[in-house]
Amino acid sequence: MIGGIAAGTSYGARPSADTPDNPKADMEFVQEAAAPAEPLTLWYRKPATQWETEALPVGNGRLAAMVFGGVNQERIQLNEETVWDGEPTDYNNPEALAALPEVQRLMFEGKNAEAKKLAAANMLGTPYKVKSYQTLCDLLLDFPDTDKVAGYRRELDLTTGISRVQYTVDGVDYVREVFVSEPDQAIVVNLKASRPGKIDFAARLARENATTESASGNRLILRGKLGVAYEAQLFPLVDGGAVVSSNGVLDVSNANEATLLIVGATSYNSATDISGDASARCDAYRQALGQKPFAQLRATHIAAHQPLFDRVKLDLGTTDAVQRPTDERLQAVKAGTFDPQLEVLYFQFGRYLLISSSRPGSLPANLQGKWNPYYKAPWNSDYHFNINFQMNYWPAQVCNLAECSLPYFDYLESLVPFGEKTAKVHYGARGWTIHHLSDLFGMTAPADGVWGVWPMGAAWAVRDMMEYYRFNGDKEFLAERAYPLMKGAAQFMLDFLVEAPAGTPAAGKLVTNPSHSPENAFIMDDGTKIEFTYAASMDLEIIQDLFAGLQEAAREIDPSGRFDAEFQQELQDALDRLQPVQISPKTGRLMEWIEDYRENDPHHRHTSHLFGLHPGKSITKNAAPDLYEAARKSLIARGDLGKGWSMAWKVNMWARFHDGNKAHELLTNLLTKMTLTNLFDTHPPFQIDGNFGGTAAFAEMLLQSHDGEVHLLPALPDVWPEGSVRGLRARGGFEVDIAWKGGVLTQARIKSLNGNPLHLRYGDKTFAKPLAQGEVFLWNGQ
Ligand code: FUC
Repeated sequence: MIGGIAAGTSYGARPSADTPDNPKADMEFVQEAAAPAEPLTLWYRKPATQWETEALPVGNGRLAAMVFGGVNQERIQLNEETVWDGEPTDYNNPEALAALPEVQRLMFEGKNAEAKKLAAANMLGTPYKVKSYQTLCDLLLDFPDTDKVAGYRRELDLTTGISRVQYTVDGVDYVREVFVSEPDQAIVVNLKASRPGKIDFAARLARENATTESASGNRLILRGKLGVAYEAQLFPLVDGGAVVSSNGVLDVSNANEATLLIVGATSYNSATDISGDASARCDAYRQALGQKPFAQLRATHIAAHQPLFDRVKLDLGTTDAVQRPTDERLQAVKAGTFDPQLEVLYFQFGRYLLISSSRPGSLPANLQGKWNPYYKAPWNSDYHFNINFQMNYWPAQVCNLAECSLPYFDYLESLVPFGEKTAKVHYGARGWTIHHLSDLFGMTAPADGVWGVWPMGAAWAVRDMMEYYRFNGDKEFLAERAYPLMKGAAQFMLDFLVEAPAGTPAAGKLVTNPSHSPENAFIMDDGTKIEFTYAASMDLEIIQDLFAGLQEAAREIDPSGRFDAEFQQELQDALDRLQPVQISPKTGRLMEWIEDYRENDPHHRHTSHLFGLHPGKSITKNAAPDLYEAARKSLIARGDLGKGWSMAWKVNMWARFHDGNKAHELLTNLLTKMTLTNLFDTHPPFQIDGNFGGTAAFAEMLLQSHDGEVHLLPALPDVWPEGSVRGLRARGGFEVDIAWKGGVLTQARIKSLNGNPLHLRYGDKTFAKPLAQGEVFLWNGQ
C-alpha cells in the first residue's frame, strides 16, 4: 500500500473542475521558501486548491496541463486540443435565404422587432448551438500522507516553460517538474528526492465516462468516446525501487527518481472526418519518445521554448516586491502598491501563454487557450469571432511571436469551404463568411441567438493575415494565402451589401442588413429595446478596413496596379458608395448605429464602433481627426471598467490616443480587478483573451506602427520613467529596441528585416531614412 491507497482500488470519476483535497486543512507549512532566482517566475508558498484561480498552466500548443502542486495528492489536469464534443455537422439553414429580403425590408422600415422575430425563426443555423471543448483527463498522484512540510514552493518559470514544486518532508527534499514538450509531443512529469529510494506514489488517470486500464510496459491507458474517440497513455521511466501497473493504477515505491510521460490524441482528422485512430496516434507518439532520459527531454523542451520566449525583454524597474510570492504581490497591487516588475511578469505571461497554446501545426488558442477542466466549458471554450478570438492574436506580431499566429490562419483556411456554403445558403452570396462563433466541425452559420446573425467574423479575422504580412513582409504568404482569403471575405461583403432605400438615413448608400453592434442593444424612439439593426458602425469600419487592406495587398503584390484589376475596381466602386461612419450631433460621439439611438447599456463591454481606432487603423489623428475626437468621447462615455477582455481592449485604445497615463490606469484596473492569482484573466470566469489583449496593450503603449510611421514610446505613462524594451516588431519589417530615462527616449535601435524605408516618430520629431535589409539604425530621438 502506498500513500494510503491500495493498488488496484478502482476510483470513481472525479468531476474534473472540482477542487482536490490538498492541501489537507491541518497540513502545516513551515520554513518559508525563498524567491526563485529567475524573476520571470510565478510562484506561491501553498499548493493550488482551485483550478481556475491558482493552478499553473503549461502547454505545447496541442497538449496542455494545469498543475496544482499538492503534497499528499498532486492533481495535473490534462488537455488535448481536439477533445471536443460534437461531430461533423452541416449547420446551414436552407430556410434562411428566403427570409432575408423580408428581414431587410422590415429593418429599413424601422420594424426592427418584427425583423428580429422573423430572423430568429428562420435565419439561425440548424442546429444553432455548438458543443464544448472538454478536458482530456486528470492525472492524480497520491503520495504517502504527511502533515508537515518545510520550504514549500510551487512555481512556473516563464523562461523555461517548466512548472516546479519543491518542499522538504522529514529531511528529504522533493522536487517535481512538469512541462509539455513541443518537439517530443508529451506531457512530462519528473519526481526527484534528495535521498535514494524516497520516491513513492500511486498514479492514475481519471475522467468521467472513460475506461482506464493497465497495459504492458507499466502503462496506464484511458479511453473514451464523444463524437471523437480520445485516448491518453501514461508510461513511466523509473530509476530503482519497484514499479507495478495493475487495474489502471501505477504504483512506484522506493524509487530514486521517476518520470511519467503522458501522450494523448483523438480520432479527429478534420471538421468532416473524425475516423482517425486515437490509439495508433498515442502509440506513435509513445514510440517516438522511446526511452529518452528526462534530462534530454527537458533540454529539448527548453531549446524549443526559450528562443521564442527570449525574443522580447521588457524592463520597467524592480522593487523589493520580487522577493514576495506572486499572490501576495497581486494583493499588494490591489491595495495600491506600484509593482513594475509584476506588470512585466503579466506582459510576459501573455507571451508565454501564446507560445504554450498556439504552435505551428496546432489549432489556434480558443477562449481558454487550451486549458479547460470542464465537460461543458463557459461558452464551450469555442472560437468567438466578435472580438475574443481575434484578441488572442493581438500580441503575436508586435511581441515577436509571428509563428504562433500560423495556427490561426490555418484554421481560417480550414473554415473557407464551410463559410462558402453558408454565404451561398444563407445569403445567396459569393465568397465566404463566418458568424460570431465557430467550433471544430465547421460552424460558420448564425449561432446561439439572433445576435449570432452577424456575418462579419471572416471579414474581421482575415485582416490579421494582412497584419502578418505588414510585419513580416512575406510576399508569398500575401499572394498565396492572405489575398485569397481576404478576397473571398470581400466577395461576400460585396454581395451582402445592399443600397439603403429612400427615406432611410443612409438612402442611396451601401449598407449591411441585417446587422448588430456586438452584442449591444439600443432603445428606439417607441421604447423598443433591441440589438437588431442595419449598418452598425462596426460593420462599415470592418468593410472599409478589409477593402482598403485588399487594395494595399494588390499594390504590394504588383506595384504597377494591374494585379486583379477588375476586382480591385469593384472594391473601389463599393468603397465610394459605402455608408460613412457618423458623429452624433447630440453627444459628439462616434455613432454606434445608423441612427443616433440611446444605448441600453452605456457602459456595455463591447466597444465595437471604435474598431477603426483599434484594431483597425482608419481612425487616426492624421487620417480622420474628427472621427478620432469623436471616438475619444465614445471611449470616455463607455467608462473605465468592463470584463477582462473589454478592459484590455480599452487599454489598447487609450494607447492609440497616446494617453499613457490613462492607458496605465486601465491596465491597473485589469491587473487588480480582472486578474486571478495565477495571473489568468477573468471574464469572469477565466477567459484568456484579456491576457493576450493586455500583453498587446503593453506593446501598443511602447511602440505603434499602424499609421505609416514607427512611433516610439507613443503612450509612455509617468509611472514608467525609466526602462527598456528589446525585440518588439513594427509594421514595415523592423525589430525595435527602445531605452528611456526620465520619461525621455535615450536610444532606439531599429533593425530592418526587409529593407523597407524607415519613417520614425518620437513625439513631434520625425526622421526618415532608407535602410538596407539587416541594417541597424540608432536614434536618440533628436
Ligand atoms: C462575447 C462577449 C462575452 C464573452 C463571450 C465569450 O460574446 O460578449 O462577454 O466574452 O464572447
